[in-house]
Amino acid sequence: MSSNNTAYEFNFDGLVGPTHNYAGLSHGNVASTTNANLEAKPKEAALQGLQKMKALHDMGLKQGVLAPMERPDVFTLRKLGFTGTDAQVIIKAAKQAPKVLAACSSASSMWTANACTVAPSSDTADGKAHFTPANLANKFHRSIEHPTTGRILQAMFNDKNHFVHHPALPQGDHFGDEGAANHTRFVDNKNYSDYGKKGVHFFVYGKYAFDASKPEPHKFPARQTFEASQAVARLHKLDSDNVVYAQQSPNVIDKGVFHNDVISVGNGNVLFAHQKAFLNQMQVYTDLERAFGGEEFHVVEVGANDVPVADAVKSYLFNSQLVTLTNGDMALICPGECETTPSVKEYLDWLVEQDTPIKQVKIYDVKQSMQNGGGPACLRQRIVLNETEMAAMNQSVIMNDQLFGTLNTWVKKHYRDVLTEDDLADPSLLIESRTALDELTQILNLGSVYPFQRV
Ligand code: SUG
Repeated sequence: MSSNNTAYEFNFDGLVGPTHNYAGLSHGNVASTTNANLEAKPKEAALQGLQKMKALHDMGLKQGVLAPMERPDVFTLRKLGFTGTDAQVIIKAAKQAPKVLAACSSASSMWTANACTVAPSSDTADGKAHFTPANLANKFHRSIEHPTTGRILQAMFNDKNHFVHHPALPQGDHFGDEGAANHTRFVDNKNYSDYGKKGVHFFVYGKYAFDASKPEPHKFPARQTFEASQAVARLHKLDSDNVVYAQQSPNVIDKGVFHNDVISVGNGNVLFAHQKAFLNQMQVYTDLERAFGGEEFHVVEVGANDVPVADAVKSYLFNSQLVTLTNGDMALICPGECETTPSVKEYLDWLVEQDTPIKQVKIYDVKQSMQNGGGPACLRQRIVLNETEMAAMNQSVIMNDQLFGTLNTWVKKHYRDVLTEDDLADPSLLIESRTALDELTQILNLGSVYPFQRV
């Protein structure tokens, strides 16, 4: 039975792009720097991602797909002074600036938790769903994602009666915004179709941009600023009583927690967090409970004695997806590394025996993504939609058995088995990638979202 509050939380997973490789581009992301120059397996990576999407779809949850970027990005290389035909641009960049070519070739848009921040229509002053692509200002290879991300989101949610699309925040460190990786929406939900009440928006930032007296990390960058989080809350017309801000502990950023979703995850009325996640952690819990307004709110805190921060970073325990299943129980969708990290395995075995809302743990292999610092939760963007909005959106991006089959065939047809950083110098990779993406825009009914389709 539908009620006025019927709304579902979709997971829109990033389809891994054909240039997936390990280039060591993300200072502060331990896996990215450790695995630089590893041989990557683009086909396997994309198929692993599709398996996870299909598994959530098979659980009866709402699942969608977000298309990847056009890479290598010769348009950006041209802005950097490389000239000639597309092939010449790539060959010159490979010779003169191989790291710049690698940055312009990254498949990093697969981590769609960083694609944007979304506010559902139940929470906004104008009753529309709001989207702001993340500027990803802290990393050059990611800062070039937002224009295409914005076009893809508009092609998916293109009805102006329901959806509002903002441009990314201004570039530069002051308004560094990493999207939903640093944002969680809590809502008093009883089951998986009950996301439509007014929710609490939890924005986590790494530093203040306009106040140097405040604490910040020293070894690794804080990618998200308080001022960026505030700007997104303003743009989305959120009620300030329903917004909570918290600062990440600078110490954990310096241990490799480059996004909040590496140290905490929330869903419904549950926050699952490491004991060392936030500055003034007890105050954060109090603020969340207050904003939740007297409804039952659960904090499941993992102690540093049970799981040291280093093990949380290695296993990506908190980069699990916390989902409400069709029977109302919650499950953690964990990466395989949680099983092979002894402290985490022991903790999870213990957790499911306890009286908390988290009743199940399910393990998925997303190792190709994990080796670049992206777990199950990095690979998905959560978007809450009511039934009217579901009917108004682009239906071709919603996962079903047929789309799963089509995308598997598409990946197997177009993707390479292996890719190294040296292979990025091969201009035929651009042709392969564009051929694949041209077909994909037809499968997903996106229109001409890619720069090569718009010249
Ligand atoms: O931005 N890795 C990504 C991983 C993003 C993970 N997302 C979330 N935690 N939500 C990043 O650091 C590595 C690319 C390379 O080194 O080849 C990279 O971009």
